Amino acid sequence: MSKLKEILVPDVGEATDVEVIEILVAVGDRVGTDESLVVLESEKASMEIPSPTDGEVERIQVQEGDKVEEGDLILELSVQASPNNQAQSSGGVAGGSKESAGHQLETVRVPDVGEAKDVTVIEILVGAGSPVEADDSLIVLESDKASMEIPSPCAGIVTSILLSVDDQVEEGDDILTIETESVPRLTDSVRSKSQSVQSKSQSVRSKGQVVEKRPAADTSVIAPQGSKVHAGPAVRKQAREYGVDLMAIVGSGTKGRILKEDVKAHVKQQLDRTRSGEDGAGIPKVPQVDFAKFGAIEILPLSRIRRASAKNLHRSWLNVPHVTQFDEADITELEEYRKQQNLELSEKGVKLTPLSFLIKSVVSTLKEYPQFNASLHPDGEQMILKKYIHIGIAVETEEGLVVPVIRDADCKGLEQLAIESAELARQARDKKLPLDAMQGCCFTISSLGGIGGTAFTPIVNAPEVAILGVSRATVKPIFDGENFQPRTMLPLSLSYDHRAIDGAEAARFTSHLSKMLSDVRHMLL
Ligand code: CAO
Repeated sequence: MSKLKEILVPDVGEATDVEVIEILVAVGDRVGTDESLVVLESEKASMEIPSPTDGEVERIQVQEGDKVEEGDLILELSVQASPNNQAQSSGGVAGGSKESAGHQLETVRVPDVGEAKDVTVIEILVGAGSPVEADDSLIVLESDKASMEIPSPCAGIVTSILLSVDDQVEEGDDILTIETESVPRLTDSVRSKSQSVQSKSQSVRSKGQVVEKRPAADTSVIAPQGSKVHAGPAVRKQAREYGVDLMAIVGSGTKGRILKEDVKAHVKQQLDRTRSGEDGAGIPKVPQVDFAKFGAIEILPLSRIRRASAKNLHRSWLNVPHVTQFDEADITELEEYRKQQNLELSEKGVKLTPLSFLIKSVVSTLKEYPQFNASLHPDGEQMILKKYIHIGIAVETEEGLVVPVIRDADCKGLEQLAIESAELARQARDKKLPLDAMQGCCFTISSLGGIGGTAFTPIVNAPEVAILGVSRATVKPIFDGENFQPRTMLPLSLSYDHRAIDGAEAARFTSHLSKMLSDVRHMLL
C-alpha cells in the first residue's frame, strides 16, 4: 500500500527571499532517502533539500524562480507505507518543526586578535541556516599583517549573521549566533546535505591560525561574499576547489545561473591564457606599438621552430633563477693536438673541432659533479640524478635554434663524437632530425666559438640544471710567474639553476672543466 507524503520547505533560519533555483527531479522519478530534490537559495546561503524517504515523485508544486518560505509545499512523494518509511516520515523534513524547547542560542564574538588594528571582515564562510561543527571556520578576518579564520566554538546551526563583509571589527564584536541544541529544526539528513554558499572554506589556511596575507592583486581566489551569484552548492564547492571567483563567471543556466560547465570553461580559458603567455604569473604585458606610425615596416611570420624555442626559452627564463659562472680554459696544447689529429683524420673525412673536446671534458666533469647531470623533481623537494649522460648541442639553423642530443656521450671517443655532432648539425640544418634525436638531454653545450664573442649568458634548458656557453678562443698574454706567455684561452660561460646548484659548485665545475681542457691527456685517459 502506498500513501502520499508532502515535502515542505524546512526552517531556513532568518533567511527571507528564498528562491527555488533548481529542481533536481521530475514527476515519475524514483528517489532514495537523502537524494536531493530541489535547491533553495537565499541571499546568504543555498541548500539542497533531500528526500526524507524512498518514494516516487507524484507532483511538483514549485517552479524554478518561485519564492518560498517555511512550510510551503515543494512536492509530493508516493511512498510505500512500510514501518520503516512511517518512522522516517514522522522525523520531519516536512514542515520543519518550530519547537524551541531545549535549544540554546550562542553568540560568537571576535576573539583577541593580538595587536592588529583595522581588522576587516574579508569573508563570511557560513550563512544563516548553515550547520557547523565545533572548530569549523566561520569568518575570515584580515589586518594589515595577516589573515585569520575564526573557528566556531561549538556545533549547531547558524541562525543569524551579525556583521557583513568589509566591516571593521575588534575584540568582543558580535559575529553571529548559533543554535546549539537539542531540537533539530532540520532533519539530520538535511543538516548533512544542505550546504551553505559560504560553507567551510576549502582554502589551505588552517583554522584559527594566523597565515600569510593573500596578495592583494590576486582577484581570482574566492568570491566576495554578500554579492549575488546564482549557483548551486555543488557548483560553489567546485569553484572553491578550483579557486575560482564565481563573480568572474557569466552563467549559462536559467536566469544566468552558473553551471559546472561554466566553471570548467572558465578554468580552461584561464589556463589557455596563461599557456599562451597572455598574462600568466602577473607579468605586465609589453605595450603594443603601432610601429607603422614611425616609418615603413614589414611583418614576417616566425618559423615553427622559432615559435617553439621562444616558448621553451621564455618558460625556462621565468622558472629558473639563473646565475652564470665565467671562466677561461688554456687550450694551447689542445689546439696543437687537434690540428695534428686533423691532419691524420682528414683522409677519413673527419674533422675535430673544439666541440668534440668540449663534449669529452664536459662528460668527465659531469661524472665528477653529478648534481649537474640532474633535474629538480617537480615537487621541488628532491633531485633526480641521471645515470646516463646524453649531451645536447645547440645548433643554429635557418629556421632557428634546435638542440640535437648525443646519446651516451660517456661511451664515445673523440672521433666518434666529432662524427656524430657533425652529422646531427647537418641533419638539423637539412630539417631531417628525427624527433627522438632531440629528446632525453641531460646537459647542453652552446658553442658560439665558430662565430665570435668573449662571453654570454645562455639560458638553462629546463628541466636541465645547467648549460655551458662557449665563446671564441683567442691568444692572450698569460703571466706564468716570470713572463707573459702567449696562450690560447677559451672563454666558458656556465649558466645554472641556483635552486639546484650553489655558486661554489659551479666554480668547481668550471675549474675542473678548464683543467680537463688544458691538458689533453686527461681526456684520453
Ligand atoms: N674558438 C675558436 N674557434 C672555434 C671555436 C672556439 N670556441 N669553436 C669552433 N671554432 C672554429 C672551428 O675550429 C672551425 O674552424 P676551422 O674551420 O678553421 O677549423 C670554425 O670555428 C667553425 O666551427 P663550426 O661552428 O663549424 O663547428 P663547431 O663544432 O665548433 O660547432 C655547432 C658546431 C653546431 C655548435 C655550430 O655550428 C653552431 O651551430 N653554433 C651555434 C650554436 C648557437 O647558436 N648557440 C647559441 C644558442 S643561444 O643560447
